[in-house]
Amino acid sequence: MSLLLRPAFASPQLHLRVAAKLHSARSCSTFNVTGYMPEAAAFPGVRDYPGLRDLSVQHPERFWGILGRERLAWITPFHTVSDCDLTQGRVRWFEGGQLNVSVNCIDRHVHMSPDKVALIWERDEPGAHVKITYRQLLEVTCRLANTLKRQGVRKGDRVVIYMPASPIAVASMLACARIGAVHTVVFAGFSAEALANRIQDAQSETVITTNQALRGGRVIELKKTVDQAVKLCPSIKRVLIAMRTENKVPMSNIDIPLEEEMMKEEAVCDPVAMESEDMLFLLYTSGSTGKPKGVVHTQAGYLLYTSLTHKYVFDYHDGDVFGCVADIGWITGHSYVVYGPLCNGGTTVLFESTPVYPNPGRYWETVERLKINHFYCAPTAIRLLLKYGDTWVKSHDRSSLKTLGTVGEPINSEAWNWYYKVVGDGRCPVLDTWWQTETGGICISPHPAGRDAKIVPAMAMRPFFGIDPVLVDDQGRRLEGNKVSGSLCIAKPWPGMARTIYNDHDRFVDTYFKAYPNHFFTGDGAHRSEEGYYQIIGRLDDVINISGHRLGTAEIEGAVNQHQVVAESAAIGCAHEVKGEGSYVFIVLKDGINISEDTIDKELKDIVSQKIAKYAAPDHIQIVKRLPKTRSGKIMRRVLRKIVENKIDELGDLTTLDDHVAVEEIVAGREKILEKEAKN
Ligand code: 7RM
Repeated sequence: MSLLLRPAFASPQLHLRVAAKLHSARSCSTFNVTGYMPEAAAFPGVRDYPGLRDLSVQHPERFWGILGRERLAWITPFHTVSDCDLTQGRVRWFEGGQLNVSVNCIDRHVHMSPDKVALIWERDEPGAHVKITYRQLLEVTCRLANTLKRQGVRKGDRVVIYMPASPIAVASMLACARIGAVHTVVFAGFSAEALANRIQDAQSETVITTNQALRGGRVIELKKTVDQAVKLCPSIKRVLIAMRTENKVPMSNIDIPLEEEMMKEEAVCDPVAMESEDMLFLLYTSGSTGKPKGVVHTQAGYLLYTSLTHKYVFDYHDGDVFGCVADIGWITGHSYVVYGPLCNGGTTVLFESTPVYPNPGRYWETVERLKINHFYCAPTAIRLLLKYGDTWVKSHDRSSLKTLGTVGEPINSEAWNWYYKVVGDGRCPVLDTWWQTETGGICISPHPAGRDAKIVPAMAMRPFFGIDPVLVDDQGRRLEGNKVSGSLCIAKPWPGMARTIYNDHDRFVDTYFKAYPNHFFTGDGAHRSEEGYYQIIGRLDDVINISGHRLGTAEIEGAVNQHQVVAESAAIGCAHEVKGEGSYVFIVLKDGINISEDTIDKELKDIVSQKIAKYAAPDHIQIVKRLPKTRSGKIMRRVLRKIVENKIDELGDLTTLDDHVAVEEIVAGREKILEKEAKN
């Protein structure tokens, strides 16, 4: 047990004292920092949130150095807190240090309280949850780690995990961390081709999946999708299959029954000592090109940042049940279902179902039955549920709830108010948290100032510790003062930020560090209010956000263009009442093609589902004769966007357009579609 250098947490007595102080605090300027953040005892003279925040930004080495030492269990202590040069996209934290993430997330809690519940698996079948203690999680993780090793998986190898939320999926992630393999979880809603692209980019030899999946009562043939993907991927040497249902599926010579193999292995597995900057995982996310990028996160900095944000944004206390309903295939699942809560020794919910199965009360019935204290979901789910009325909420006891959070997309005030008043009974703070796959954890959200700090509805508001947001204009000039809007950049590195794009560091530098030198460019626009609070406006690039999931319009176009009748296309984001955004695709047919609108509509939806995922299927398709282009041949997306929004009087400067007739035709076509929609 030499790895467990010391418990990373303050004593229970201190916790009680901290809680007492938090509840008696009146405003953000009166709480005692050392009570709020026990580690802050090491910062003499700092008295309140603004003081702590200033210190975190002005002396990041001191701030993160102390937190890194206090909150993580190290095998070898680090010698350098940070070594970063944003102009080169160079980000390195806690060098010299060695640790194992699975030890931080499991072993040290087994040491303190083995029978504490680590995971509550809220299965698709309503009412059938399963609890897994820290001791059990360690055993499953070790058996799985030993299985991976026996099958030939080595330190640094990439392992693709294609499975829905379940204890074995979490154990797969942690087993990779234990042996130093790099996991890349692919959302189980992605198609075979999308999965294959990710396997190829990651040059992975191993896939872990399940025989089938269950979602909203329906059976999904997950293994079949993996079989199709593997056919396109000669690099794959082994597919490990866990049994989610009783049904047998055809097995080939590279398929390995996971549970059977695990039973043959020992329930202990020595963790590998990892360098702070070794890769922990890759996660693919969409950008403005057709090719998703493998965002790389490393060990210590990521873990520290997720655990710190989990604790201070949600005010997580020991014993609380944390319910983040995101799928593990997204960054929110990585940071706030798995790594943040487990690093903090918390109890975390794995939600496998949907918000409307078996009825729209599912979330709140789950809150009641599991006594969830913190609930974290996407605004799209709230917009969907509020349409079904208050009864589905009010018929369940939600008195366990303490904080409510949202993430993934802007939240409108109607949804925010319903969440606050109906779900939270006006009792729980609602936290609009802004962050990205690339930021690793929450960067802007109301709470770091403590429980009693003011919250402005539907606003992310305050930067987290160490986050230094700046707004810049198109010329790259920093906007000073308040009541300004611009591109949101972050001026200083923080431990949770991405380190590179897998196999493409140049793209990393170009995408995030070129637009505004020496700053991390987020791709989002934001407004700084009169009071100095941040409000996120949304993407400034060609990325759309469908139900909180990022998708590049170029990816949609890439899929649509593969249809044999399509000559070219342009996909534009459009407002959608529930999904937040959907897509509107203009297509030009090849010469001489005659096809009905209904046929092409269905076939293009199918092709996008097949090439990417069902959620990516376009909402509207309009056939046009030509796309509006500049004389140099660039599609004028700005013009198409205005046409989609039906803001014809705002088409703006069309002098660079090569053909005016194109625009008039498209406008006429759009009007016809609007008329048709109004009738339906
Ligand atoms: C965590 C996550 C990131 C993009 C980001 C934004 C948008 C996320 C908010 C938000 C407004 C929010 N990672 N976004 N949170 N927009 N308010 N609170 O979603 O990589 O998948 O997406 O999502 O545009 O750039 S992500």
